[in-house]
Amino acid sequence: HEADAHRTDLMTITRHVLNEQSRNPESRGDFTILLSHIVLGCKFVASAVNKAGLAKLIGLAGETNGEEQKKLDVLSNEVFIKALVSSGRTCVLVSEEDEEATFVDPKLRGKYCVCFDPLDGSSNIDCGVSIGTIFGIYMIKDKDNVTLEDVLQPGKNMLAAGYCMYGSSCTLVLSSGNGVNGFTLDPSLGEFILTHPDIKIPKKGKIYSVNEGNARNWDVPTETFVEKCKYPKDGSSPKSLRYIGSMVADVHRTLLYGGVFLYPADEKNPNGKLRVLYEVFPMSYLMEQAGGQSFTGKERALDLVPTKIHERSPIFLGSYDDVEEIKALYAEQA
Ligand code: AHM
Ligand code: MG
Repeated sequence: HEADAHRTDLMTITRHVLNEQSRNPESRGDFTILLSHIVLGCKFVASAVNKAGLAKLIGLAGETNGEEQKKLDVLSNEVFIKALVSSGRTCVLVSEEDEEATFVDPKLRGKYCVCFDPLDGSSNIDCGVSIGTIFGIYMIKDKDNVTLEDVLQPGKNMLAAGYCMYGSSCTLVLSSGNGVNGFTLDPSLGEFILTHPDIKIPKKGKIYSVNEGNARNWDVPTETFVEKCKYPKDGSSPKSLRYIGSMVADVHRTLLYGGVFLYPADEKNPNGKLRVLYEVFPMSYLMEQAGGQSFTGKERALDLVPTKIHERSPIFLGSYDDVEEIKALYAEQA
């Protein structure tokens, strides 16, 4: 009977968000509309990514009168910007693809700010490895006086965050401050259906995920931690190493199976590689909402106050106990 109910009583992402926001009737409609525009962008990218390999091979979309085919990341960015602006619910947009923030025309302005990476891990497209979209949502302070300060806020002020992974299936993971839920795109319906309700990350994990090729430039705490993963001194088994090189996929696995994902500082890149507003913050928000932690090497990641929209930060996130260990190593060094 229960299985039957699942098949006929479809919990779509829209229905889920409407339910969740019912405690907050004032913004219920607006947030749902905003999200449905983000979802539209994700569906577009999912479809474009699925066709990408084939298009290259047989020149599917190449029928554009000699005009060179737009790169998938550029195309995805355009789709997201247009969808977000036309939602009528946004005022400032920050995209990894655009050097400057987009200020929405006052006539179309709404109260949300969205920071996003439309297609992260794009070096993985040509070999068919999972890639993703990452987004974080803030609320503006004063609709008549919109400034960059509205997005240069600590991550803990975010209202919602999520990512969509374009992999063997298309999965959207979302939190609006009340736990984390995962939805899978049913291509025959064109709808995201709740498949991973109330995701909690295991308290401790058996996997670490890092680009170990950078090891010779790491700081001491990072080096010590990774050494402990491989040669634990407390009699426990070594951790496994998994690294896809696509943040959404690496973080998704970390969220479901536990463990840590790290992109530390190194001698050449004192702030690491990943961007605060649309990589570090949304993923940190999801980790905390799922019971894990996120740390920059100095502080709780969500306490960081960015001063530039494309600022970078080192990041250590994942299972509570594993991040606790990393925090202890940094405290020892200080
Ligand atoms: P991108 O924005 O240029 O795609 O780079 C971001 C990606 C992340 O998805 C991933 O975690 C990281 O870069 C991998 O970097 P590296 O190849 O240095 O390990
Ligand atoms: Mg990126």
